[in-house]
Amino acid sequence: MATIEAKIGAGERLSAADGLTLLTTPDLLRVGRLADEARRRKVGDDVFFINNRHINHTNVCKNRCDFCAFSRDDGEEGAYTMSLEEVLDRARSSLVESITELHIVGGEHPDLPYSSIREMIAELHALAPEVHLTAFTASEIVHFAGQSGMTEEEVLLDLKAAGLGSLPGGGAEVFARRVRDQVCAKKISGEKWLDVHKLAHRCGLRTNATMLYGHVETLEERIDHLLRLRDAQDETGGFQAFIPLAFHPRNTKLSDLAPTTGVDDLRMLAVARLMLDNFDHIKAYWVMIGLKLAQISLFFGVDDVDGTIVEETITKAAGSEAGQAVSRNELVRIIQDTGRAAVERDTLYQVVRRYDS
Ligand code: V47
Repeated sequence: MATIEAKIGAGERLSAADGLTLLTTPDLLRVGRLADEARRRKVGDDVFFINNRHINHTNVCKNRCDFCAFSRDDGEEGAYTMSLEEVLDRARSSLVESITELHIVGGEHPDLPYSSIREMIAELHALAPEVHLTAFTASEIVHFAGQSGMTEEEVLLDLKAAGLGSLPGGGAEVFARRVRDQVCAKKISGEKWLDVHKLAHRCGLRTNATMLYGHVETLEERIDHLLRLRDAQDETGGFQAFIPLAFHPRNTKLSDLAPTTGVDDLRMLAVARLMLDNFDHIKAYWVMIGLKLAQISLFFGVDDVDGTIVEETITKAAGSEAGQAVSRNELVRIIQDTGRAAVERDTLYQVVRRYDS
């Protein structure tokens, strides 16, 4: 740890071995303090949140990943696909709350034509051009390319022309082939996920990155994931935020696994801040770790607590008890209680409103 502290002090990059030390040292608070300092140097004392809504337009998915409690086969009990009108109704009902972002991801429906996906984006954009549409994982983009006969670049540019603003960070899971073979064998490879994000960056779309941790991956594989993201960010600079996603085992094929602990969650956020020295934002997704732990994580390298959300079905299906919605006032209150400034941002981290305590 002393060597790592010296390296950080000298502005040197941390190695894979350093990452493993940070993930295993019993001194969690020391890791947290280093991450807190790194956060202050990188982004200052503002804590960001966004007023957003999630729409998961279909849960029908050809991949059926072992960690996912949300997906269904077409025709199976519980399977759903929203009509365009349903999606637009949900968007309309959230506009009265003056949201700035719609976050749209869904299953990879084998029979939903790409034209209906494009139409959904175009209609949402026509309905509320001021609302940023962050939509579709890299895996969905590859799926749309397969369905439409277009290249992934053509799909990205076509969706951008229809109103797509950015890509969220989902679908990354853990990049290592060993892990993917075990838990999401049908999903695109880690290399492909990275390629699609770098392509999106070159098409002028910013993106986020995630890692689903706390299932079958080793600590070495977590660090490998972070280093591959750091390399990709060196190449393009197009990632905005990294969001570690804590695995929720209930109702999944991995339901015999124990959920992550608070120590693991805080440590993962702090280590991400220290290893991903070229990412500005480390986000605690409160839906997965709970609002109270998300608040404490603000002392462990985090500068963003995501958003108001309202309805999120992926984590709910896997047994999350964190709740589905939080008001703007509640987010401001938990942030201000840490002594930091609460800043409502838009998707691209432009300030919407600054709340003085
Ligand atoms: O891609 C699936 C993960 C992701 C489970 O970019 C699970 O700002 C835990 O990507 N337990 C969707 N996680 C969520 C996501 C996201 C969330 C918030 C913000 C952003 C952003 C992205 O959730 C999926 C998958 O990796 N997931 N099942 C589960 N049982």
